Amino acid sequence: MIKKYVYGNPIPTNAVVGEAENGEGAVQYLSELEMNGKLLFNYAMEADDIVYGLGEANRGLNKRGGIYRSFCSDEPNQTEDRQSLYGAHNFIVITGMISVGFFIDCASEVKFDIGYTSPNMLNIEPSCRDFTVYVIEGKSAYDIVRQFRELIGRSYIAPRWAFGYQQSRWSYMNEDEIREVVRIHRERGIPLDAVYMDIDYMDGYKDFTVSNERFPDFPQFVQEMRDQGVRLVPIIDAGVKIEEGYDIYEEGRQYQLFCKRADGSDFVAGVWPGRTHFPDFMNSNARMWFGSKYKVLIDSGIEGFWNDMNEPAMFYTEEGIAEAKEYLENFDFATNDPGKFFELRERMSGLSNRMKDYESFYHNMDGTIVRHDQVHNLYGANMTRAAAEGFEQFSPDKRILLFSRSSYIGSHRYGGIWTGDNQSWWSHLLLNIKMMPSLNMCGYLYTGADLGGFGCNCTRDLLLRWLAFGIFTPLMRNHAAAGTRRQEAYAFGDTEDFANIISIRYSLIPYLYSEYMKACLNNDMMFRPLAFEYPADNFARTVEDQLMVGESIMIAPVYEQNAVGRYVYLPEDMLLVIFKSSSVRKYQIMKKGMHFIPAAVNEVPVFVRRNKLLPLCRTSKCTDEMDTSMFEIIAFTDDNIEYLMYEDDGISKNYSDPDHYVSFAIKDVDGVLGAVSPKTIVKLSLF
Ligand code: MIG
Repeated sequence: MIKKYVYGNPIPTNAVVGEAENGEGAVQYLSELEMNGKLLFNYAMEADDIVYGLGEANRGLNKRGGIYRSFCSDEPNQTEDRQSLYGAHNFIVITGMISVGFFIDCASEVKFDIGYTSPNMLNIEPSCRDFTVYVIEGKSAYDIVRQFRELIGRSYIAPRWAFGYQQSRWSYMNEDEIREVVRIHRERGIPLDAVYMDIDYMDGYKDFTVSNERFPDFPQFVQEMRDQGVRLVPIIDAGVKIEEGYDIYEEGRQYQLFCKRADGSDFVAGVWPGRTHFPDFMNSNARMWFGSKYKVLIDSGIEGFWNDMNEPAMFYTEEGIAEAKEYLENFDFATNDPGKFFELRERMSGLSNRMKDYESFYHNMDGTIVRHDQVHNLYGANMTRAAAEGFEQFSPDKRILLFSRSSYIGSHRYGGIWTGDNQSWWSHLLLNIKMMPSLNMCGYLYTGADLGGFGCNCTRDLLLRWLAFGIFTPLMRNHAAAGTRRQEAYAFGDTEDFANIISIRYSLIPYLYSEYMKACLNNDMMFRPLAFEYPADNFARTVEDQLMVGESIMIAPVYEQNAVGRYVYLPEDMLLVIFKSSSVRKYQIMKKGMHFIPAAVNEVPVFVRRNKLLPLCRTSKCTDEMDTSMFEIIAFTDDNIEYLMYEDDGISKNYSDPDHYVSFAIKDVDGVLGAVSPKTIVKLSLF
């Protein structure tokens, strides 16, 4: 049951596509009060209520004890106290004696104080008075999430090749560097499906250009890579370089498609290309125009994109620099007050992403002029929408990979997201684990983090452990910042362990893709907290570092350096499968309860649930070479069971064809349990 309560005159966010009843009177469950001209909502939590949600946010799966600010931010320093990351996902579920969900659909900033100021008080503070509150009642947190997912509509569906292993770095500078990356992966038997092109592939950081010097015959090079089973995925930044004669700049200016200052001039922000204009993604013409530009790259053979810097991130504005200059000119360098020096430091480091700059430009929302800060959280989401609607025009039958850095709920229908600039820290591996279910709750299914960490120097063991988790995330991409230690799978000397771990992914793809597709098509979650599967188990409720992945397995990644394994809680008897590679495995039936599970740095433990089965195909070097005619089955059952695997060509869009379901079954044939399937079963490991 979903009710909606409309406050003021909300700016349309495009988040909700489903039906909700109009709520009468005061919003249910929340107490509303007015403070300093703002509306606040309070909810008194029971001591053991869990609060889930908020998608791409810091801290745990249970959000209690923290304060969060939904305000899309370019925040590469994701320490535990950071309140804002790149996305704004205002959905929470409180669950305990009762379960209730809230979605605060608001185009501007919203704060969630979840027991930070006062341990049992949840406080929601929208920054404006125009928003809609959706209240969702249900029998459990999981039920509420599914209702919410239905309300916000089906998630974006990625092509299957995007489930392959992908290698990225800021930046592979030219054709030869990319060739080298591909060559080494192939030589060392490390599977690979895509290489990313970061900003340096462009000509002067100009969107939709390719440097002729670095990529003299781009379409030919794209084909050369395709012939080796590798797709190239270029980045697109939000800012458009100001440069006479550059067609995108000229058109945007001529047709009034850029964000404007109060005086009507085009707003200017400094980003990678130097001075840029921001396309007005809040305007439908601008969206159509920008979206159509991706065609140039598609025509060169490109099949996927990542949209960056769309919070939008700003390094500086001329106004900011002028203020800083004035401040410096008036600064008393003879002062003996350390406070003044701290202020000086703040002023200089605060030139980027200034609130004041976000308050100084305007959008033309198809006739209505809106100041940016009022729709800040929708900007990146509408860049995703622009691209997706473009693809719909010129690639109506073929899926294009698309994911974005900034997002607002609603954009999950148009593309995936990656979680932005994390660091090569063990704590960020754990954050990645905890974030996955929260992202799924908010509709983001094609998602993942920079494996190995973006900033800082990665180590061999961190990358191995991170990959051992990353083999389960739909987006499995190793990415690192410029200036950091190399962290390709071959960068740490021996490559066998890396090749083995990545090869496990390739034998899991049919299962993972199937679970992903079913989650998309049924508004379900692929990554679930244990509590969603075992609601009556009070201990399972508290587990945050183990996840259910699809219907058949549970994972318990190791996320501590020098650990030789870890404690794992089994909410029921399970079959432990320790993968050393795609084909080398050890099996052990484990009883419900807590166990120490040894797992060396080159081993991946997977837990198969009772009366479930896991289909595995033979590993391959890329998805193009995946053979899904033959399967091995691991099953933990003494009874008849069935697994319905979703399988399609991975590229076309006729998702609802019933022929896409393949049944794997364990059946009693003349008193003996055996495997039955239209596929060839090469091996059955039955426990
Ligand atoms: O200011 O394009 O999050 O993945 O490598 C940094 C360079 C801009 C931020 C992205 C990151 C990308 C980087 N970009």
